[in-house]
Parts: sequence; structure tokens; C-alpha cells
Amino acid sequence: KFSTAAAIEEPIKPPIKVEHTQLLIDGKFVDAATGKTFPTLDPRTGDVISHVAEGDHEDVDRAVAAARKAFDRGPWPKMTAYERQRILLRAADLFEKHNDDLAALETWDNGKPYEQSAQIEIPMLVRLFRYYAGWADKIHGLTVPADGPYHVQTLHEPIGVAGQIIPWNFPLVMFAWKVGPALACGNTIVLKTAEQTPLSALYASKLLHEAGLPPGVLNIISGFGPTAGAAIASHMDIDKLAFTGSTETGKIVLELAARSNLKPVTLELGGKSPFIVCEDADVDEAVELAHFALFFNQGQCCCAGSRTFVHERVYDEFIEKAKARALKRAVGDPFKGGIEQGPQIDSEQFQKILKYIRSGVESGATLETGGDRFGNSGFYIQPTVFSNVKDDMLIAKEEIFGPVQSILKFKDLDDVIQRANNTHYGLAAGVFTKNINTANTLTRALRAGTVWVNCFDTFDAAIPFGGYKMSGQGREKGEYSLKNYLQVKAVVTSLKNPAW
Ligand code: TXE
Repeated sequence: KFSTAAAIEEPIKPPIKVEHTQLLIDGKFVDAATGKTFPTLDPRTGDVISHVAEGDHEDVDRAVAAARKAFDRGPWPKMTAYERQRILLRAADLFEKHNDDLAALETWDNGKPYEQSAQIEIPMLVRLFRYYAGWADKIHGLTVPADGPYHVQTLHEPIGVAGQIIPWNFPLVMFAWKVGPALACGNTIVLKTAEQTPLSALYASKLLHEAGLPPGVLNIISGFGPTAGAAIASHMDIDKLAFTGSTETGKIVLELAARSNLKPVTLELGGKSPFIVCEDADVDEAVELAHFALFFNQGQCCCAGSRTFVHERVYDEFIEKAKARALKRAVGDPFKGGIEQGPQIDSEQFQKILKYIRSGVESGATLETGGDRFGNSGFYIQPTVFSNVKDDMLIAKEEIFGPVQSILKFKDLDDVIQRANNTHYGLAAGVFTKNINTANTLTRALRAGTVWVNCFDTFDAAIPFGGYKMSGQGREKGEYSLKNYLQVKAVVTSLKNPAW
């Protein structure tokens, strides 16, 4: 059933050349202090796209010194909010102008369908920058009524140098979630990209400088987690840390932050989100949405609806249709039009997913379709559907981060609420029903940072996103994200004038 499209054997030539592979420190592209580089790979083939400067402790020190100077003495926090806003808006215009180049780099380095990069993710980058540009001149404190003869006001000030560590699944969207609010609030930044996807952030950062960002305000370090990432998390002169990645690494960076200078940390971590199909659901629509909730971005979404709970009354019909939909999924070269699914990011994730598929089979789940690699080169995986999944199976408990749908049967709302919440994660949940009372019951009972009702993966710039439990701390996007990048200073002035 799975034909290996010719495109997989003969990858389409990406419509872009790689221009920037060095670190970006103090407004200049520079080599790593050690002179070391590492290869970034094309997930379609495993071939090297280019060699990229490998940042380490010394480079992080240089980047922090530049960010510190730009914050303490440099122009960024001292500019008027209006000037900062205009730079962010100009950057958004440049991102929009270079939409197709950014999209091509993103797809080449990550493997996601080009149409998704060009039509969803780069427009999201643009929208997020415009959204946070809008906030830049609307950040202000309060006057506070206090007992006694005092005038009390709060000043909302930038925190200082923000350290940011991002993953590979949405490189530019994660860049925007982190950089947009930090800059709007007047902070300076040292950001480490994921070692799998260093290219697009370098290009976007060059455009930010073209838009007028002063040197030192945004520094980009390509490199690995235990070296460059750990240097950021434990740096004594970084004032705040924002991290997106696995729960395991989240614990490490939180500890590094605590052991160094107690910098405040926001974390966006893993998930095992339930997608609940109720008995009144239109099955065709539910199948389509559940399919999207899991398979979007090759299943590499922290909020993927990776436990598909289906009411027993519609279960059998749902399984048949979910299987048929997975079989129809267009897998192939992500640069080809109409492709829904490209390769997984790298060989490590590819192997991890195949291991989970084997574990599903061994633990007695029914493999409805898929179950193996797709084609014979690169990191493609067949869209896979398991039915008869039980709550205690590994595929129902752990984050697979791949195109593997696990379908579980439920009896009634009490049953599904208890089971949906029976996880250490709490990032998101999906509810599919026509009944307003069912929707209200579930949205209030589910312990998750986002509940989507009759929709999924709606990621407006203004909607806050973050996790309950071990899925994270704090919220990104929307007004909530500003709190991560601001200090509150109370200024208390006596109204008793000594001269009176
Ligand atoms: O994640 P890591 P990996 C999940 C997903 C995936 C698993 C492993 O289940 O299969 O995590 O992926 C940096 N100090 N998610 O290994 O390690 C690293 O360089 C400081 C969910 O890619 O968390 C990268 O920049 N930094 C997730 C970032 O952390 C360190 C997205 C994420 O890598 C570090 C990605 C260290 N010691 C994976 N070690 C989501 N929430 O969306 C690594 N890093």
C-alpha cells in the first residue's frame, strides 16, 4: 500500500542557498572560539546540508557580555517603546518579504512540508512579531492606593539578559514565541537553537538586524545542549531562562538555574494530550480532526492529541475511518506540492518511534495500519494507527513524538475524565462534541493548559499556551508572556514634604 514516491529517492533541490552558518554575537557573524563546527542534516536523506559553528561556554560568555552591554549601557532598554515597536514591525515586514526563503530553509533543515512552512509557520512568525510590537508601547504599571501619606506606583521594567533554549520541531515559531515578547519588553537575549535546526533562526536574526536591531540585543548560539545549553542555563549573568523541550531536559535546566543564580525559569515541556470523541460526534468530522491533532508536523508536536479516546458507541466506525484516513495520508518529499507528511527530524527520533511501534505490538494493541519506515532512505515513517490501546501500555503513557495514533475506548464522561487526567502531563486536550453541557463538563474537568473544543492546534498569537503538571511552568504567547520578561518595581514616595 505504501509506494515509495520517486521524490523520496531523488530529493527535490531546495530553492535556497545557505548563507549563514556562524554564530551571531554582538551584531556580527563569527566563528566559534574553538573553531569547531558540526553538520546539520537533511532529514530526507541524512546528507549534510552545511557545517555550522559549534558554540560552547566561551561563546556563551561572549554573547552574554554583548547582551549585558546592550542592556546596561546600550540603546535597547533606553530607546523609547515606540522606537522598539517600529523595529519589530519592520522586522515583521522583512520576514513577510522573505517568506519563501525562510520557509525553504525551515523545510530543508526540519523536513516539514514546504506548504506548511510557507503558509502557516512563517505567517505565524510575522503575526507574532506584529502582535508583540503592538505591546511594546502599552506596557505600564499602576498607581496603588496605600494606607498613609504615600504615593505608590509600580514600574514594569525589563528583567535584563534573557537566556532562551528552543527545540527543533517548530524552529521559527519557537523563535518568535521567545524573542517577540522579550524584545517588546526591552530585554536583550542569548538564544540557543536546537542542534538539528540551526539555520532559519540565523537568517531571521539577520533580518532583525536589517530592520534596525542594535548589535548585542539578540545573540544566536548554535550548538549542543550539554555544552552551550547548559552554559546558558547556569550562567551567573543571565537574568531569566525560557526553555522549550523535553520534560527530562526541563528538569536539568531548572536545576542548573537554581544552582547558579536562581534565575526565574519558564518551561514548555512534553505532553500526552487526550483527544476525546464523544458519543454524539459526527464521526467523519471527528476522524479528520483527530487525525490532524496527531499527525500534524509528522506527529512532532508537544501538544499532539496522542491519546484518542473514543466513546464505545462510535468506536468501531471511528477505527475503520481513522485507518482509511491514515492510509490516504500523502507522505513524501516535503518540497513537493500536496504532501502532508515529510520525514522525522533525525535518526534518533526515527529509531525512538519505531521502538514505540514495536512496543505497541508487543503489548497487545492492534496495529490497524502502518508500523514501519516509509521508503528506504531518510527518516520517513508510515502513518500508523493502533486500536485496542490500554491505559497502561507505553504507547498510551509516553510521548512518542511521531505519526502514531493510539485509540482507546471509553464508556462515559466520568470514566474518560479520570483516565484523561491520569498522567503526569497536562499540556493540552481536545474535546469533540455537539453537546454544550458535555463540552462544559469536560473543559472544566480536564487538567490541561489548553482545551480545544471542536478544533485543535489553534495557535493565535494572543492565546496563552503552557502546561499543567510536568508539562511546564508559566505561559507563552498573549499578554501572559509579558510577565515572563518584566520585573515589577514598587516606588513608594512619602507625601509628607519636609518643607511643609
Ligand atoms: O529534546 P531536548 P530532544 C520531546 C520529544 C522528543 C524528546 C527528545 O518527546 O522525542 O523530547 O528530544 C537543549 N542543558 N520534545 O532530545 O533534549 C537542546 O540542545 C541545556 C518535546 O531534542 O529537550 C535543544 O535546544 N539545554 C518538545 C533543547 O534543549 C539542553 C520539543 C531541546 O532538546 C540540554 C522537542 C542541557 N543539558 C522535544 N540538553 C516540545 N515540548 O515541544 C538538551 N538541551
